[in-house]
Amino acid sequence: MYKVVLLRHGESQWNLENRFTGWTDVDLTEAGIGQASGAGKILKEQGFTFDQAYTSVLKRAIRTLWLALDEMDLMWIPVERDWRLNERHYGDLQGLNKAETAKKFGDEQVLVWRRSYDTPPPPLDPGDERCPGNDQRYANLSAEQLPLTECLKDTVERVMPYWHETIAPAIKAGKKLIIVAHGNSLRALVKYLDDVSEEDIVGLNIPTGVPLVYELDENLKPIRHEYLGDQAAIQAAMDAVAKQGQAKK
Ligand code: DG2
Repeated sequence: MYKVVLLRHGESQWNLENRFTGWTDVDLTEAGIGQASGAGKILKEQGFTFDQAYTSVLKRAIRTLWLALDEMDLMWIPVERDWRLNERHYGDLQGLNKAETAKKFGDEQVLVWRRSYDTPPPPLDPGDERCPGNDQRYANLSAEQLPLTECLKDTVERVMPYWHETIAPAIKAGKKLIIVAHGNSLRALVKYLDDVSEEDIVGLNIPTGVPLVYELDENLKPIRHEYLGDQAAIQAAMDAVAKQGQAKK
């Protein structure tokens, strides 16, 4: 039996401001820093240790990983950063307030943009300065790999090759891994691991800064999974994520 730990980064500045973030590289808030350290603390208390870490190329995830590893005295372990673990690209919605967007377009439309499997948000204009092609960190990506928007299906299509080619072989080699990523890149992974249907994935919300432990069998099929921490508080945090896309009453 194998174990792998998934962790959504701690609260970011745009999580706090309730803005669509996607590939925008925003940092953690003070609360997010506390969540990241708290994640490391509970992992340490529960006897977890890691040989290798994977994260995105976005600082909210990278810093969360640093803080959790620091808490565990594991800052020395190898870390691989890869754009395939980035958050889903939120297209032209990036920067907009989620509740205000719901007020303008309706809760239903925002739910489709946030949670439907195959309907992407409106794309960035190719001339928009926010296009990832303008960012040096993506200089090695081909034109087809650079998104102007993504639905969850698109995210699954870039996350899963990384899982199969890089992460799964490391797990099978016996390495103990932590993956620090984002709400939707982790939803993509959970959809695959638990074989969640396109309908049911709409209701799956991942809270910030809470370790999610998967126990996997020899074929890397999940046996069970659990969030570490106070289960009522975790449920409340998941419900709060779901409500972020609703217009304020
Ligand atoms: C959030 C997720 O990404 O937002 O891009 O706004 O995990 O990097 O904070 P993260 C964003 P929702 O899909 O939950 O609205």
